[in-house]
Amino acid sequence: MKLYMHPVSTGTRPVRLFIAENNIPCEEVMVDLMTGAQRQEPYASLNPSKLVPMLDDEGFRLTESSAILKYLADKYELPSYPRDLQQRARVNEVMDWLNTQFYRDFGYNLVYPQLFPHHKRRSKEAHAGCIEWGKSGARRWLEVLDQHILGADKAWLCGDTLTIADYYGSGIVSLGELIGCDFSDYPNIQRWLGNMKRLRTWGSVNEVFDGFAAGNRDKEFVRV
Ligand SMILES: N[C@@H](CCC(=O)N[C@@H](CS)C(=O)NCC(=O)O)C(=O)O
Repeated sequence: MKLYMHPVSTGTRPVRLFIAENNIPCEEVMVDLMTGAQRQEPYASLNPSKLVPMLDDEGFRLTESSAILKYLADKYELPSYPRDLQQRARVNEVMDWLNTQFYRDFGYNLVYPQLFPHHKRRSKEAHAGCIEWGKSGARRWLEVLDQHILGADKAWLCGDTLTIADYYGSGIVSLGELIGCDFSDYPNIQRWLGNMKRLRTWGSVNEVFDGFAAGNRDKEFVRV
């Protein structure tokens, strides 16, 4: 099995963490997003979306980090993707919520436009408007995550056990660290992210990402 990946990518980090935590045998193939390798051969033909991550399990190619996590958890029969109908539905619900409501505003409207030239809007006014829109949307969803999905007692997003929703969500939420978000207004999110960061392999999996975040430390960003 091979994982085509980049260590800073938001979609890649949860998959790498899941593989590392569960000791899943998997070869990593680096697709260097910094040099545009995702748009060049041989990767471009393997994945027409030209994005990472992509899993290749003996010729079965699978994209979408959420789908990859579900596939791996099922393949290795791991409890982090429960078999119980309602527990599984809850995990799916939280993952879909993270991928649509939360990621759209937080990632695509707030964080990415401030970091990556190809996410910049065409005029100054449109760019500032996008970031303001992203900030207000992100604050709305962070409040839902903090107060309702997590609440005061929960260690994990779907209850008292770690699920693939936690892996998935931790990649998207920690993305805020690239623009200096510390989530101090959201104590339940801070507690949950702290639990994720105490996983055995978090530090090694996120080493390159942490270096990127440290390099941005003195820059000015609009934050939540
Ligand atoms: N929905 C996809 C998103 C994949 C994605 O956007 N990957 C980014 C890195 S996080 C990428 O490959 N970007 C390269 C590019 O935009 O050219 C997933 O969750 O796997």
